[in-house]
Amino acid sequence: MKKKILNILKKYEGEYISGERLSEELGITRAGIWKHMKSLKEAGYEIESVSNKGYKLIGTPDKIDEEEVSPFLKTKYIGRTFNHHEEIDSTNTEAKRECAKNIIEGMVVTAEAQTKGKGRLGRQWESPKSTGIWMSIVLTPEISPVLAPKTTIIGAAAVYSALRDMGIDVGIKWPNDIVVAGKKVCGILTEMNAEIDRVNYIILGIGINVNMDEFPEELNEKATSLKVQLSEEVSRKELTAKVLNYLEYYYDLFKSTGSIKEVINICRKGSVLLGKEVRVINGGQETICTALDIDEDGELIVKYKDGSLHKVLSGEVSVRGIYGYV
Ligand code: BTX
Repeated sequence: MKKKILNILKKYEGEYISGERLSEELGITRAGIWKHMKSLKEAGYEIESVSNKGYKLIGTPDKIDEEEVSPFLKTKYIGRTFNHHEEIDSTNTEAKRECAKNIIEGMVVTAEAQTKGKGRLGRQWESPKSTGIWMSIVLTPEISPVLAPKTTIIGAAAVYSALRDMGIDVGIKWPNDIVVAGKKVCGILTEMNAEIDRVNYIILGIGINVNMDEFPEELNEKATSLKVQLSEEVSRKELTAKVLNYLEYYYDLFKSTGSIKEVINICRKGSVLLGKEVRVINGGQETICTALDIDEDGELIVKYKDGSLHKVLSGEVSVRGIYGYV
C-alpha cells in the first residue's frame, strides 16, 4: 500500500492531492492514509500536509531501494527483482542466502550500510550508512567456472562507463578496482557457486564510495569518494541504475557472443596499469614486472625482468600498480 501511495504522490509531484481522493482511489480510510504518510516521512520522503488541500510530495530520499532506483532503470531483467536493506552483514552474503532459496538471474541486493562488508581474500570493506553503493547482482551464465573472472571485468567496465558518463576521470586497476586520482573509489568482489564444469550462480558484489566526506585513518592514502573528488554530492540512486544499465548491456553481449571484446577494449583504454611497472603478488611471492596488455580472455599479460611474458589470472594474484607503489 505504501508503494501505491508513493506512486500516486510521484505522479502528482509538486501538486496537492487530497486525503479524501487518496482514500477513494486506494480504498482505505483517511486515517490509514495518514499512517502511511507518516511512515513515508520516516523513510525520508518530504511530504507537506496542509488541511483542506491534502498532501504534496516535495522531495524523495537518495535511497538505493527499488522505488528510487527503478525509475532510472532501462534493463530487462537486471534489477527487476530488488532486495533492499537498511543494514545487512554483507550484500554478497545476503545474495547467497537468497540463492539458497531461489536463484533469480538479475536479482539485485542493496544496502544502506554493511556491518561485515567483504573485500577479497577475507579483507574488510568499509561500508558506512547511506554514503555509498553497496550492492550485489546475481548472474547465472552458462559457462565453465574458469571463465567466471570475466564477470568481474564486465562489472568493472560497467562502473567505469557509468562514471565516465558523469564526466568523472576514472581509471581501471585490473581486475577489480576503479580509481580516481590514484585512489580506490570502487571495489568488486565476485563470488561463485559452481560444480566442476558449470556455474550455478555468480554474485557480483560492487562497492562504490559515493558521498563519504572522510575515511578511517588507515584508508586515507588509498581510498577516496566521488564527493571528495567532485566537491559535490552525487545521486546514489541514479548512479546505481546507470551501473546496472551498463552491466546488462555488457553482460548480454557476453552471453550472446561468448566474447568480452568490447569490455576488454574499455579496460585497456581505461587501464591505469598498462605500460607501468607493477608488483604481482602470488601466494606470498612478489615479482616486479611490466604490465603489457589485457588479452581477450581478460587476463593481464606481464613482462618479467628477464623478458619472458606471463599471464596473470584474476583471483589468484593481486597486482599493486598504484596506491603508493608506482
Ligand atoms: P579488495 O580486497 O581489493 O580491497 C579491500 C581493501 O581495500 C581493504 O583491505 C582496505 O585496505 C581497502 N578498503 C576497505 N574499505 C574500502 C573502501 N570503502 N574504499 C576503498 N578502499 C577500501 C575489493 O576488495 C572488493 C570490495 C567489494 C565490496 C562490495 S560492497 C557490496 C558487496 N558486498 C560485500 O560484502 N562486498 C561487496
